[in-house]
Amino acid sequence: MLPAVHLKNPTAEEFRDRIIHYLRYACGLELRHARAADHLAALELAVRETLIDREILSRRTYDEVQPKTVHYLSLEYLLGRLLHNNLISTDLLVVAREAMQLLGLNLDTVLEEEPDPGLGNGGLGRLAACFLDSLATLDYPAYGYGMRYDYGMFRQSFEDGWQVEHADTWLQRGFRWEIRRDDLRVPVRFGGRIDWNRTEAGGHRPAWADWRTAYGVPYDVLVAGFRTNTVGILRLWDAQAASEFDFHIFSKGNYVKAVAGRERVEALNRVLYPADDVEAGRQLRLAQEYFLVACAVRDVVDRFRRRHAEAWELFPDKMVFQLNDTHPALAVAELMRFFVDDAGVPWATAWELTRASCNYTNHTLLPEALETWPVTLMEKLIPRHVQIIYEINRRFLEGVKARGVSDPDRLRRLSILQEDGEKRLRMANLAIVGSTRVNGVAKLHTELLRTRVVRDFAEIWPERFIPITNGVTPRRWLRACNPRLSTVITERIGGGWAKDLDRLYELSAFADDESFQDELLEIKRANKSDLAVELERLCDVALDVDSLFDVQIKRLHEYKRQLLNVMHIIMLYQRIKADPSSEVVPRSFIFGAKAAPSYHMAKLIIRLINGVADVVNNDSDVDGRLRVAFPPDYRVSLAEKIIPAADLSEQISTAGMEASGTGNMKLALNGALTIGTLDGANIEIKDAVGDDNIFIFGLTADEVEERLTTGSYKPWDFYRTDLELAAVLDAIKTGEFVGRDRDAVRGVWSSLMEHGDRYMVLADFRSYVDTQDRAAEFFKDRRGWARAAILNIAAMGYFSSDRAILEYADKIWGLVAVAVKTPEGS
Ligand code: 26Q
Repeated sequence: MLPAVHLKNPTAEEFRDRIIHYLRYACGLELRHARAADHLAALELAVRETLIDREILSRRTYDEVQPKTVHYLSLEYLLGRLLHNNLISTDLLVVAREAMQLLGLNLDTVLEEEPDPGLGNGGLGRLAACFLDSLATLDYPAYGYGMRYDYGMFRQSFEDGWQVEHADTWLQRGFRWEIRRDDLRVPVRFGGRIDWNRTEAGGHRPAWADWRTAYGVPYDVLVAGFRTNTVGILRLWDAQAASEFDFHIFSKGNYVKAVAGRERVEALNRVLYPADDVEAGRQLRLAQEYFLVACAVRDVVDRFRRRHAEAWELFPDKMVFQLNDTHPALAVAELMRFFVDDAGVPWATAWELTRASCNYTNHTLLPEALETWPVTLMEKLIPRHVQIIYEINRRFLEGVKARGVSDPDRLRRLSILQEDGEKRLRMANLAIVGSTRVNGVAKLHTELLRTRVVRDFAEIWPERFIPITNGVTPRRWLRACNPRLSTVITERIGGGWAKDLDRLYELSAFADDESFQDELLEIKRANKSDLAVELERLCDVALDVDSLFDVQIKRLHEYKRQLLNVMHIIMLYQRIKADPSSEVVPRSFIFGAKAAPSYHMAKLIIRLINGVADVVNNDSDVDGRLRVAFPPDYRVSLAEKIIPAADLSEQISTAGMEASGTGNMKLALNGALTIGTLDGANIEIKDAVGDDNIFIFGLTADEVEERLTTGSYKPWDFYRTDLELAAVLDAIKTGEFVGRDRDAVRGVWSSLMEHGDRYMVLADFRSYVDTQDRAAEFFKDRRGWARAAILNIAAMGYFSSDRAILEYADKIWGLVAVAVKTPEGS
């Protein structure tokens, strides 16, 4: 008998009793002794019960239907807090609020207790989390595979304006959303050497010998779909040394050394690499990438075998992989190793099966950010895979030559093996060769991939490259984070939008409705007021809620040009200093950004922003008309507070460098207007909202490319012809804002004036500043601004991650939604 599954939600009283039950039997406490952390724990367990019931139904359905299933492979998942979203997905929000009230507790206070699991760096990791939400909501059978890092994204503080990193101990107070699955533990081989065995036919067959074993132990995080019984699984792997690990050392009596040896294996999932570029390409990172891939492939193959035995020809019809950038590209080699070495499938068939089941999403345009690994490093860790990749490459290049490509330069560029200097393997080339589809994350990005970054591949396989523009989940990024706006939207157009975001288009009918405009302005003001309270607490700045909230929240990277933003602030400051009585539209600049710990220039820019904040916020001539707030430790839970309060969204990357951006979508969805370049998804946002409802400035991607490749760009020309720009640059050079750190921060000036200004900050400065002036002027027309904001919200339907996932399912995965069956009589 299967256990009875209740799908009917409990009443507030029943739910209260569930909470009391968990307080008692999980925390060992009576209510009167419980503290905030215990309230959180008990509430989480009470919600988890509902998730588990639905998960069991989902697994039962899939065991019966045996549907095609997608496996999203990603080194990062930037989940953010889960309780609030799980309450919304399960429709338990109201019940939980009442139950907490019955206990004399406040739900919102408890929600703020939850730590924010940050197992990712930025956009790529957050995209993976949005995709899991959409997959479950749309009833697609899906698994996410990732790493259970002990330490996620570092916590950031500022000391004298400088970024300081601290360990993120997110697991310390326990993480109740995961379920450890010891029954699904898998072995992972690494190290050793290759033996050449004679075959009966007299040839040589390579065999991997003397490898050691580590184990992967999965922890499942349940991902509830919104208003559906489907629950997806995010399977995060933990590395465990084998109990017999280094047994020979044991047997020689060196117990301490043997135990110490275990640490090396178990360090595998110790920490998330905080770079969002590849510079930090270290041995441990390669081991992490391999470990994830080996665990995931084994898990999928085991499940396939349970359902379809050795019918490998069915594999691509049942199992499909999506590689989130090249980080899990070794999946191609690991699948080949499995088919050829373990399953005894001939190479050519194995290759067909592998390529038919793998697809790769590219997230970058910066050539220096493409991942490559030294062959010598790889040979030490996974000698057999290196050999397999060489063979994949040999056959690939043979095939290309057979198709008439003979230009040696072209062949060199196509090769997976980079041979000039130290031999390295190019993971993007491996991923492209081993995939059915390669997708870019916005239209422009895909076009630039085809014509610049991987042009040689697009010429031989044009059909392989397709665009799928990113999206964001409206459950977290509107319904959960902005309840006020959600409520008025639902009042006007009904609640269907949360599952069908195109419905927002119906709001366009209210763009000129003054009562709706006023409602929107009131909501924005209330959200700004909430944020002001929070920012006062976080960074001790008082913001004027009637000022324009100008927001740039994203990783600190030169190409994202936080520097351009701060130069605009300096210019406004200088205008006020030159004439304190001049009219300025009051503005509050809000930054959120972490710099990779080894990214020197990014850290200098953080120091500069903090310096400018210090001066501007404390100058009596400014008189509160300009304020700069840079709260430390930007993360998902802080984004959820900033985004609903934003008036202006800064999306100002150098054109051609931001693959897509997703913060741009979240901000517009919450009624912020965008000031941006024609880059990434900004272009598609402009097309959706119309030219009058967005502030576009700056060079196009083609103009940037032309100036950079011809060497015609001369930063000094701009210095000489623009007085306001020159004054800003002089102030940066002399260290006006950074006190005794002037010499250190001078590097920022040098990057612009002595090292060629690679990101064309000077070229876009005038156009940016003039566009900012226009935005400020427009902000004074409150109704006009509200109208534009409504039209932005109304046009964001396309940027739902549901639309993106439907496109992946249709154009790449060939996936069919499966309704989860409820037991009879429920
Ligand atoms: C690679 C090797 C070693 C160490 C770290 C890394 C690494 C880690 C993270 C490289 C890149 C990343 C993250 C990249 C990223 O977040 N890209 C962003 O992806 C978003 C989703 O598609 C886009 O919207 C952004 O434009 C893109 O910058």
